[in-house]
Amino acid sequence: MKMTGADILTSILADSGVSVVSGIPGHTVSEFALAVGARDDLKQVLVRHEATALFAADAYFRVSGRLMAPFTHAFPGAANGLTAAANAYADYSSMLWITGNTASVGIGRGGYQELSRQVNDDLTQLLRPAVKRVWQPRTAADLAHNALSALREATSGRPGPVALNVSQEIWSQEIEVPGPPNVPGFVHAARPRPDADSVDAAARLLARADRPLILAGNGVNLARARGALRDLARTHGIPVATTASGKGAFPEDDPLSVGVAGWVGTGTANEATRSADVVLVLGARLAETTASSWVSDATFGPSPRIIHADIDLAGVANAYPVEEALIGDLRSTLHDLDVALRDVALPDLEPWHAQLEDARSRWRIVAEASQDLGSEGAIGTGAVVQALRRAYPEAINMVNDCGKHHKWVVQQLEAREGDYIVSSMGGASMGIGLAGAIGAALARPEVPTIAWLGDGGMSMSLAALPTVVEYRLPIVTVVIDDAAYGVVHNMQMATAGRVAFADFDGSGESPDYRLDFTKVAEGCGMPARTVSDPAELDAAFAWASSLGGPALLTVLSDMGSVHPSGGGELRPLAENARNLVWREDEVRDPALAAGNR
Ligand SMILES: Cc1ncc(C[n+]2csc(CCOP(=O)(O)OP(=O)(O)O)c2C)c(N)n1
Ligand SMILES: [Mg+2]
Repeated sequence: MKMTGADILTSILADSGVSVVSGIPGHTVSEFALAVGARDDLKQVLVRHEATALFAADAYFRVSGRLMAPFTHAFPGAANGLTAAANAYADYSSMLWITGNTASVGIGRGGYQELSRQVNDDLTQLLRPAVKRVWQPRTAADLAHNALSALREATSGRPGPVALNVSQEIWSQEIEVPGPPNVPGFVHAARPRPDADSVDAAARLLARADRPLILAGNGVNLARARGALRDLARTHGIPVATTASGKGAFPEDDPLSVGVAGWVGTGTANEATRSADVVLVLGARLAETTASSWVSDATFGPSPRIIHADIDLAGVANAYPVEEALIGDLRSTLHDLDVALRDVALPDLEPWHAQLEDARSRWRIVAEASQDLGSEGAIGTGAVVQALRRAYPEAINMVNDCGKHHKWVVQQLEAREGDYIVSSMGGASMGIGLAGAIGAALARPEVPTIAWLGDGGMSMSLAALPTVVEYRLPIVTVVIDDAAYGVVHNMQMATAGRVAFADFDGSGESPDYRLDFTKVAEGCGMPARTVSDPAELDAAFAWASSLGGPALLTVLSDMGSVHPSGGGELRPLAENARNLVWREDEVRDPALAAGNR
């Protein structure tokens, strides 16, 4: 049979289970777009800015574990997607990104829209640091081989976005082949088990701990290991904290949950991470935001004892020394640990549970005191978060943008079973909130999706609004509007006592300027309301959720609304991390050390 490059790639996409393709064509990728359009097993989502497609693909993967395929045209289109790709890479999310490239004959010769300034085909160079791997097929046959490799790479080990940079002529190049590409023969998912001796040693360490704690990162979500985590924690009574991006990996209404640890964490979780005598870290890097800039006695004590489980050794012992490393798929790791722990008797954890219950009651008072309704035109964000959960008590997808509005969700929204709460903490790029919600809604349309943004992030995302309406996605967008890059405003006031480039007031020339998101949304065909009276919050959410389809709420918000401290910190200039790589002369606890092999 004969197949063109475009047939080859679309056939591989469909056979590998990719079902959504989204992007913006130009001449370098138009034949691919037409081939997608000719199939009814690939859903087409036409966006109005490339970043929308790539942010959507990122969130799509996080909530479903499946790959979406965004595509872009030549370097102007690809460059529009770069931020979102790099952002996904920073958080170990994944996608199969297809970039159309100038035809090979034009590369280095001034082909239309080519980029060859430093070396021929700089587009490939441009993509490199934003993705796990980029391929440049030279022929249609190469395209088949490279696409199969790319699919393997995208989800193996620590996931990451992969790119196929395809020269225009390949789409129409026709080759004679015996049959369609052999996807099942070439695309395999590996679920390696951790070393059995390490599992036993980890179980012994846990069994000797009086205050064991699990710290679950987003790796638990990516490994689809939430069920295994619930089983392990509940069977052995081990309390669970999560990182900000791991929020939702363990239900926060479970008595064993202490909430999110770290910079924007809860008082309970930070007390738990500080006081634990062994922390089982699952799929988390212990990066700066989780570890409070590695400042001693904020999130972790001076020398935390860590069992670190990750799919990749590169994710382990980046910041803190580790007593036992469990390298393997987290689902298998949790299962093996569960079995190993059944053979060793855990000490009585009652005093530890009681200590955490006490911390929980203290934290509850702090959190509730921060949930003030605010006043007309200056609504408290903590109250909005509580109203949101009242309106959506059941499972939701939620995609957060970046700013102070987001921190309230991380700290105070109670994540429940079945929620997917997407927080980008590695790249923390603004622009993911609404575009990511599109991906989440495409991946899990059966539950409502909330897009949670500030007015700054919403301004960056306006191009995504019509797409939500066109594809009738069940997304309720909430804009926390303080007429400023609020987190910048507050930071500058705290450090310099004045602001610059923070308030939307025309640098003082338009003190009353306010972008009307309700009118913008209505112009896109989306029902929208502005909430200025805090007493109307519940009614506004009820109205939005009753629509079932797209809706937007703009909440006129209090600039001074800042989440309370749970003991976490972010001190970017701190030297702390450098102090962690030296050995301590004295063994801290010989009894525990003896248990470690
Ligand atoms: C693409 C991008 N540009 C800049 C930043 C730095 N930054 C982080 S939060 C923020 C302000 C966010 O403002 P807004 O969306 O209104 O949220 P608020 O803090 O007011 O709640 C900025 C500029 C970023 N994270 N991402
Ligand atoms: Mg703002």
